[in-house]
Amino acid sequence: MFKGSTPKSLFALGLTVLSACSSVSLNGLAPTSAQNAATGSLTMPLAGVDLAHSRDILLKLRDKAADLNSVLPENVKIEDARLISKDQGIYLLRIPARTSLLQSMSQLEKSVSVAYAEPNPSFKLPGFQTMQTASVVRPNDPNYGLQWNMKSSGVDQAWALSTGNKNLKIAVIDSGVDPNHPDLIEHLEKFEDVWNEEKGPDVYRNPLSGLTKNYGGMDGNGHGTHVTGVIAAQMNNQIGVAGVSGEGVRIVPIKATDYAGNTDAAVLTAAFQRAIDRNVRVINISIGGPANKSTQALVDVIELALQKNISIVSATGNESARLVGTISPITVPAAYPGVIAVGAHTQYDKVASYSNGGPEIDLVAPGGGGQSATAAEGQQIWSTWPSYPTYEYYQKRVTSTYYAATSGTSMACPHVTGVVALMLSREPNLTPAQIRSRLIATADDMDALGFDQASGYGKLNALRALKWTEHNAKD
Ligand SMILES: [Ca+2]
Ligand SMILES: [Ca+2]
Repeated sequence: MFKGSTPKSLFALGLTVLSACSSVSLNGLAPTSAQNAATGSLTMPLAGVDLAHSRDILLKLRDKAADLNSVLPENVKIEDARLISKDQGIYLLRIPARTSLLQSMSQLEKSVSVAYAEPNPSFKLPGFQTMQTASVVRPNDPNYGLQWNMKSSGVDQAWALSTGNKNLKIAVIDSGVDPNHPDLIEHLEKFEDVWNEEKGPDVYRNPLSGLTKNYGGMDGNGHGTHVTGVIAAQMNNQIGVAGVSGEGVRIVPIKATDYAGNTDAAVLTAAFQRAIDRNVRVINISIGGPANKSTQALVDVIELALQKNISIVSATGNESARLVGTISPITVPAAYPGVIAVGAHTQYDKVASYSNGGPEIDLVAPGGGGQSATAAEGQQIWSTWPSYPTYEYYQKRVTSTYYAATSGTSMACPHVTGVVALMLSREPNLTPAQIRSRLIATADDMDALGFDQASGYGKLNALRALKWTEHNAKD
């Protein structure tokens, strides 16, 4: 099952870079000022929305209990309506083909029953860099020796205080998870395939071979399995790697992208609602849309989660190239208020070259090196990978199974999520605001003195975050 290999050879293998596919953008389709004027209160940019083809409208009713059909204006044609957040009264409406999206939204917003009507922009898993094959079987998490990240963030010391709580539930909103992975299976709750519910089957079709592969109820990408392993790979089971809260935590996998990592605001809104319904205490979302995608539906459902005492941890994105001075803004939802925004640092305690920054960043955690020729950024992050071939195998013959190393803010984010789980294991009454305050107050300063827009308040220090129980500073 596990192919033998040695750590020394792992890094000699060729590195396959998963291209950082840019999300759908509005190049050449930016709304004109006349269009903006026509949409009244709709002043948000429409990045990520294909105006010519999109038929999706996110609509919130002022009275969430109202009957949708009886309150919609008669002059707006609606082909389909789905309730995606019952707690917030948010619907995904589909208008007929060849109907103006902007005009429909404008008419909906004129109704006194409608709080807002907005488009449904696309989101994507941050592009990330894979990946070397690892598959070493030795007793007691044999690949633990490769996990520099656990030492760098003080997690190995924090384990003296807690290795988790078996009743604590964490939602991972991502590309799904390998439901049968031997290093994860003990920690997995019922799989939520929100992608399938909202979009239909996640079927990969290889254009050359004609092969089709249905990734329903599993992870067709690998990203979600990797992220989940950083949090919850089983410790001390004599296989693979160890997760940050790897002895006691329950993961609710919420599949919210297709195999290629694509999704949109409606699916993510439904995913957050599902996490709320499943009574999780923490949500990990290593998914981003550009900073200007201020989708109110997503803001609303995130606010609701925070009100329900659920901490939200999100990645800042990987679009920067700091070596050439390019720093991209923090993606959504990491940039939203109350969300813990996590950037990436390297093995050498530097902000990773790809890590996005800005005023909303809270802290950095191990994300691994960018592995570019000019950046001596050190090793990547080892974690779990699907035991079966992902779509990349069929596209590019990337052959990793069971374990892989990769880098990104997506990998940094679940380190913080795992530490939040350890904090809640010891102090179950902590609120999201207290947790965020504690994390930033106990981080180790790096980069420029004090808060800076590259590393936030500094580097995750898991031991201090767990120990400093007397600290209850406000934001
Ligand atoms: Ca293990
Ligand atoms: Ca600093």
